[in-house]
Amino acid sequence: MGAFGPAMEQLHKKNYFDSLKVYLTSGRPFMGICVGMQSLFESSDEAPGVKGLGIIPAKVVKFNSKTKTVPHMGWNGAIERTSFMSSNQITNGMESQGVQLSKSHYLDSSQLYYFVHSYAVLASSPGVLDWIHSCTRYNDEVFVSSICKGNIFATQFHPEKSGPAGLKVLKAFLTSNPNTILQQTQFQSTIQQIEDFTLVPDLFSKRIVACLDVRTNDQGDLVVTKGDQYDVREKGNGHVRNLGRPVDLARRYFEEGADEITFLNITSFRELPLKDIPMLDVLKKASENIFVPLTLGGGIRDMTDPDGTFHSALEVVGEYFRSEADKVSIGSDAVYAAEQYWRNDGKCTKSTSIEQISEKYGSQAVVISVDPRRIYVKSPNEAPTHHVIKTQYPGPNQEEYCWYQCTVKGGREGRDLDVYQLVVACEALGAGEVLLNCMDKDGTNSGYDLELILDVKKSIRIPVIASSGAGNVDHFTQVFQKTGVEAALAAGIFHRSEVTISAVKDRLKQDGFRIRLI
Ligand code: 1PR
Repeated sequence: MGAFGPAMEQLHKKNYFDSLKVYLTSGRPFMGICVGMQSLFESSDEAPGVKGLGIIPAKVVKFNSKTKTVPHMGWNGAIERTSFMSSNQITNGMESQGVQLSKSHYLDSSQLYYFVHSYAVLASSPGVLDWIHSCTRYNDEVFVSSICKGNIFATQFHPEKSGPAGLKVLKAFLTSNPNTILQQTQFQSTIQQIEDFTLVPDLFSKRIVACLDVRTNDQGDLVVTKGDQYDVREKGNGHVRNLGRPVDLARRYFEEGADEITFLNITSFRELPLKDIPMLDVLKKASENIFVPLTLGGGIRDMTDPDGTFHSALEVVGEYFRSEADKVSIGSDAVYAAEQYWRNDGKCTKSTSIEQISEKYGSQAVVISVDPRRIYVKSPNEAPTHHVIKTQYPGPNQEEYCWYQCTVKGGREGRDLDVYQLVVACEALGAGEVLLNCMDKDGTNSGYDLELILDVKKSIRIPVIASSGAGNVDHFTQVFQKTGVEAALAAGIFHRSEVTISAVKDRLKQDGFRIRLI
């Protein structure tokens, strides 16, 4: 996990680079995942001038973000080479070589796997053809999603985060007989002229994300809670709502088919040193049994332990990544970073947590959590420095316009920054995804704020997760249809078992969306 440059740097620093090259050519089994696959190539556009292991004579390039959202983040197919050759070519190949054509036991073309990357090796790259094991289409581009030759197998996707289908890939590798792979490779190299990449279908799917707001309750237990409009205390007795234990609930959502799970730590744990923050334990325990991506938000910023030890935001996320978080989500600190960016005339300074984390771990690991609320105005002139939209849902005094104010500290403090300014700045600083909440809609079950979501979606190229307000299955169809977001998140309806994740997915499937079913 990580960006190409720092990954290669670590291999050199730890003296693995040369030993790894010797190992790779020794014939002993090797499996690489994500940047572990990319490092086998000569170089990557992600780190100009940095050399890869150079086992495969091809280059890793950036996806074309003019035609689609980048990073490529989510579930997609991995179509084995045998599936994108026309049948008479296959027959010819078989007849001329007398080789048994069989699908490998590694991948299953009917399953989807989890990808998260901005760089890839295009299937048409010279030099990679001999190595292609499977390809994946992302809109207009077909890239290599796994390679296999001799003792070497590697995937661009994350099998360890791809649910049961991914675990099968890992198991197949661990129990495989290297000779079987070799045979397949000999066959592959005899048919290298006949691939037709246009036959690779686009199976990129919409994601359903389950979100768990976690905090300590009045008894000091760590619980999943949920409020409306960010108030998590029960009316009347004022107790923090307790909807279950974080790891148990997350496990339930994994089993029900959630494509991703987000934990938002909404207690600051200011009195604890970094290493003792309970969310680290939650992540470690969750990842033992949950094999989809985990995002951790809340408290991603510079911090100081009670004994005065300072930790940069980069160190803080390092702890979370080592505890098995796949992405981190930044709320308040992203607002401050965006304010700094605009004060600096829209220039990057490399000083913000977003820049530092995305440089080290890759932008795909950095999510921005946005907590906006509507500010109604009678006309755009009332808010000349803000991005104002005309709304179909007028304000309390029949105002027909509004802008979305960014907040910090869990919605407790409003800032003079609008959501448009926030997301544009954060994308420029290197964020890889936006988790778009809406305080007015949170916990209301009245549907997503489609006006907000559409406006944000149009303003940036990185993926957007719609959040806040889901109340029934129709709301998911609506948000995907009307805004084109890549993912939709819900909390309350799942926690209260009002709607199941599989019901949402069945409905989306019926409505014609590509979706991962388990
Ligand atoms: O500022 O970087 O420490 O991050 C704090 C994080 O904690 C932010 O991501 C912020 O959204 C979150 N947060 C802080 N206070 C609350 C609160 O509720 N009092 N939760 C809070 C935000 C909103 C969503 C919710 C959706 C869907 N929760 O995550 O899950 O609105 O809800 P619904 O489907 O029930 O409508 P920092």
